[in-house]
Amino acid sequence: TNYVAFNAQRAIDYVSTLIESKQCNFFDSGQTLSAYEFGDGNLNLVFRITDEQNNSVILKQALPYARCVGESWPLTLDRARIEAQVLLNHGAICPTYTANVLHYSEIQALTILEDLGNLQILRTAQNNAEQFPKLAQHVATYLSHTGFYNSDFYLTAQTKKALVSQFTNPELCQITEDLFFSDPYIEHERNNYPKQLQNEVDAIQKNNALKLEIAKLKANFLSNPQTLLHGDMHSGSIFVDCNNTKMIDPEFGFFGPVGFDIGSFIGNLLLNYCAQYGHIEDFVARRNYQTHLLSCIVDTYSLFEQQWLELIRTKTTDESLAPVGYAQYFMKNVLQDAVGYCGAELIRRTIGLAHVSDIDSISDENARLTVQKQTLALGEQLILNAQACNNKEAFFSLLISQLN
Ligand code: SR1
Ligand code: MG
Repeated sequence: TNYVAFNAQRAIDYVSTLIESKQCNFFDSGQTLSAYEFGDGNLNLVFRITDEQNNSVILKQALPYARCVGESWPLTLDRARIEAQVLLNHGAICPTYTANVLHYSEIQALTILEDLGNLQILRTAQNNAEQFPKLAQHVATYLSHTGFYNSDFYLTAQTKKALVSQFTNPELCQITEDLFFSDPYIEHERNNYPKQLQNEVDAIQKNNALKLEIAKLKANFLSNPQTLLHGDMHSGSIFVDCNNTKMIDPEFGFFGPVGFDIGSFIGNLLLNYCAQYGHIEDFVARRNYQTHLLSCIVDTYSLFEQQWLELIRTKTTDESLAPVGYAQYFMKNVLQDAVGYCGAELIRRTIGLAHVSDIDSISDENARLTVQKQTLALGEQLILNAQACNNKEAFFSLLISQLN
């Protein structure tokens, strides 16, 4: 059979066939299944399929175009393969924090995943000012371990190059190259911001020092295959509850700079930090939540760096990458990259095509504009000062000075 975009009935028929032919055993055979589509992301169809005992799985299918724009934006179905294979790679290294793949079909461009519906999407929870004390530890462990074990410190050069080729993801990378690094810094029809921000946007688009740093960040994104990234580490790609954290949606995965994922993640915490001005009216309550977010950023980066250094010290397989000082040199560059990517995430989520609900859900227009001006100013300062961050304390001081 050829690829066909599913509706709920086709999703049921597909899963029934897998079960009855014993290719999968996540449901007992002979069950009546039900399904509904609930995808609200930018790109794909997402179905929940449930049996008579209320066991459920998620079926995610790529469409041959970007769902948020429509058929006028064609998009490769190969992103379903990339997503399934990144989940399998990261799941083998870090099963606790990676969504479990139950089945993958190349022809139908679909993945069947464990249902994480008992958890919440981090962005939704943070928009309700919920706290997750283990989030920093979990994200740091996921990023440091998947990062290290896919890097030159650990893999042989031959294996690494084979993986770089397996995870070449040109169309999805192009989306990031355009939306993250290009559009916000030029006049472009995909940009999306209110006219009240025109002065700020003009200033960004005329700021050559800023555009120079963005050029360096983009060149590094294009040409520095350090590790297998998740590629889209925003707060909508993370399921959480008090004790659990699960990464989903790595369809933008490819071999890129280590600082990109951690910078994107911290950028999303900062977007939520700024957005709380429009959500929590009480000053003390707002400060409390923002202090929690800032601690989460400090803890995530500190643990991430500590774990990377420990992995390099104890598990590096290539002696020639082990001279005294190289690990520190490597991690300083990761930090500087991360600070820059973090700033770029703040800017592109404010004036580019793809926004965040943290900000867009602020009902008061003036409050929303205040937040948007803050995320732009913070993003600019992070990008401009990234190279001056010689250690993580300098990054944290920079953040504190900009957020007060
Ligand atoms: C057209 S895709 C827009 C954005 O959604 C994804 O989750 C990525 O962040 C991308 O930039
Ligand atoms: Mg996604």
